[in-house]
Amino acid sequence: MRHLGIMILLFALLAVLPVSAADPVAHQPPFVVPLGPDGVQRATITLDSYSYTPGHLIVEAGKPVELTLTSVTTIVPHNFIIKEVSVEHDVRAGKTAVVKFTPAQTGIFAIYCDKRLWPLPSHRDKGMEGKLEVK
Ligand SMILES: [Cu+2]
Repeated sequence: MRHLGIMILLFALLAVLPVSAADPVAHQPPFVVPLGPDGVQRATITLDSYSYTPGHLIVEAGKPVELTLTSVTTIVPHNFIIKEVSVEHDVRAGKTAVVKFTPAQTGIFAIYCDKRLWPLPSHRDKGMEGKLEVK
């Protein structure tokens, strides 16, 4: 009987742990953000629960980037954070926001949503993350 109790406890623990085994970003093809005739790199990103599409952006360093963030949710608010380029923007349900930045450094930086409904895992933990690749 003691073993049964431990088994139940283990299953309960597994059920509440955030699922981190699958990396949703790894399965997304990289998206090369097109450079406009005005020298601005523009793309539109769809925010849903819990994803960014496209989730892997490739941009050139030293040129301005303008991202239009479109939420397709009806209730859940999200945000869009890239710490390395000082971007942190809320996108309310069903709304659109525009973020602008010029990446100075090359590298691969995380894009994520840190919203959470306590005590649930954060949206990032639920897979709402992507990456910005600056070349
Ligand atoms: Cu979110």
